Amino acid sequence: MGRKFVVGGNWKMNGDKNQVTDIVETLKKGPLDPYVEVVVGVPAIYLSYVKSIIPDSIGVAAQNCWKVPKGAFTGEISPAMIKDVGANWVILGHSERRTIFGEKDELVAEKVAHALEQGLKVIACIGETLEEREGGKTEEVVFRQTKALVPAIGNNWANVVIAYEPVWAIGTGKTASPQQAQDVHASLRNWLSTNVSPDVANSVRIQYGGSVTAANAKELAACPDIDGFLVGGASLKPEFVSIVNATQ
Ligand code: G2H
Repeated sequence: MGRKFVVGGNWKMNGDKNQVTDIVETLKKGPLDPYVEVVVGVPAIYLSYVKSIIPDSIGVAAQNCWKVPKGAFTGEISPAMIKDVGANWVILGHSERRTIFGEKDELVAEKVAHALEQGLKVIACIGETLEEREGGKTEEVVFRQTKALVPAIGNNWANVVIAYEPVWAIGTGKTASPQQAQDVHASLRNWLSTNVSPDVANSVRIQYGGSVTAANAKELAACPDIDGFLVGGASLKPEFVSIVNATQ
């Protein structure tokens, strides 16, 4: 069976109640390709509200969570809480979490393990910095980040989407070329085949993220190993609908 295209909108720390209402209205109007899975990554404070107004066909994700169910962790939210308000996904290991908030591979893996245990689906983000790319370390970095996730995921790969987001392409307007993105996705799938299993390598969906827009989505979507997008800035705009429909 082919991999179902999956497009995530990562709203990051943007929007207010009016704006998130408008975005949901735009998504309801669509029309969205029914063969594409759509997930929106919502600021924690609006999860409950968005869940109450969005159609069930669109997944709702938190953008982060902590690694235990509850306790004295001021400011954090748990997968149990995310589920309690009806959301079913969480984005983990985004490069902004890694670079701004100092999250290391090990912590990201612990969060992934706990989120999966609690029954959430996970978009797990990986990607190299500009310095790493220019130093010829792209594969080394994305393989290392993925390797840390393998024991955390165990046999739960069906509930995981990997988002490859080269850090140099995030919010910068510099998109990886379709060839650059395809090359990393293909070598990651090859690594998964050797280090996890050929089945997982064939079935896991790998999104591309980093300055995806309606203007570049079609060409990226045509690459055989690109199974969707994680979209930041453009997910706040009506063009997100065209990005969802990029395989049409
Ligand atoms: C990468 C992406 C969404 P943008 O962070 O995860 O953001 O599309 O704004 O580069």
